[in-house]
Amino acid sequence: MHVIRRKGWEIPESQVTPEAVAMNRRSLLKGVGAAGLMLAGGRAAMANDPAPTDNLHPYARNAAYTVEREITPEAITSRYNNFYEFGTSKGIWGEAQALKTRPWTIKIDGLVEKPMEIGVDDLIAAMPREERVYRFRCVEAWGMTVPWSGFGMKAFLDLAKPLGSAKYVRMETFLDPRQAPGQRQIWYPWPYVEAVTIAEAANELAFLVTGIYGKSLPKQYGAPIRLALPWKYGFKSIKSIRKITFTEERPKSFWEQLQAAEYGFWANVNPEVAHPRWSQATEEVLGQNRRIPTLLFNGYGDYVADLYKGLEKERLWA
Ligand SMILES: Nc1nc2c(c(=O)[nH]1)N[C@H]1C(S)=C(S)[C@@H](COP(=O)(O)O)O[C@H]1N2
Ligand SMILES: [Mo]
Repeated sequence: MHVIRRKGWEIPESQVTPEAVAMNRRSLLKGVGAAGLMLAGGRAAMANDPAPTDNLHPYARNAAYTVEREITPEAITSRYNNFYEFGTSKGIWGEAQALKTRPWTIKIDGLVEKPMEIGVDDLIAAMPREERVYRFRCVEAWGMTVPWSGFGMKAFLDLAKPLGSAKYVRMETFLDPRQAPGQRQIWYPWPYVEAVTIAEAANELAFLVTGIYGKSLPKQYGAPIRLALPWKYGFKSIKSIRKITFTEERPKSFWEQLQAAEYGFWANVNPEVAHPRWSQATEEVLGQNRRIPTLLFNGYGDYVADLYKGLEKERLWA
């Protein structure tokens, strides 16, 4: 009989249904060891679908965004992912290779001057590309530091041209249960949805990610394009974006639909506000087996604290 002992930071985002609990246990039992077998079983090794923008990498590093922390090695972050579309364990990198990332278009609609659909490579080619080293803090109390390649969401807004009436940016992940076995678990509200205010999207830190470690984004990180919001808990950083919609009303996110009491809209990192089921005071440094104190806004308060002036009555922290 296997006894799986989870570390504190391995508590899944949500165990809202008995099914979710059972599934999670099963995938943990399969565990990392099974990933190698799966490869032997014929699933393509970590090879991305070739893209015309692959050779634009590496993007030049923007020295304005560096951090005091050591970059987490690729060998660690590429084998420890959260991508519920492919299963609830952290070992889904093998399963995620089934995701077909080209051709890939992004639909831009809602309150914009002109709704459009754009090929991801056309978008990448048109944007001001750069690399940024960001901290990343998951709500499960682990953190990593990674060099993301991409472009500021502000540049994207300039292209999309939202109307003055738009207050929120709603982002949606692909929906294809044939590719993503997790999406056959009908008790989750697929597709994955996340949203930010226009002001948050326009903040210089909000970053659309198309690569990591100086190359195109491997599938398990949310290829071909995902978000990075380094001052918010990781679940806000939606992966594999297919649709971006500008709205007047605040959209409900995937996690908010599942468990609003635990995963709110704002989800800013705050060491002093505990998750209902665990403390947020410290975080596990991924791959280092040690904990460090968590920082307010994950250390990005100078950039973002002003966004929340006057919103003190809102539940800003979880
Ligand atoms: N579509 C989608 N996006 C997602 C998730 C997911 O399950 N599906 N998980 C979120 C969570 S909880 C985290 S911590 C990060 C993990 O990103 P990483 O695997 O690149 O570390 O992705 C976020 N974006
Ligand atoms: Mo997370």
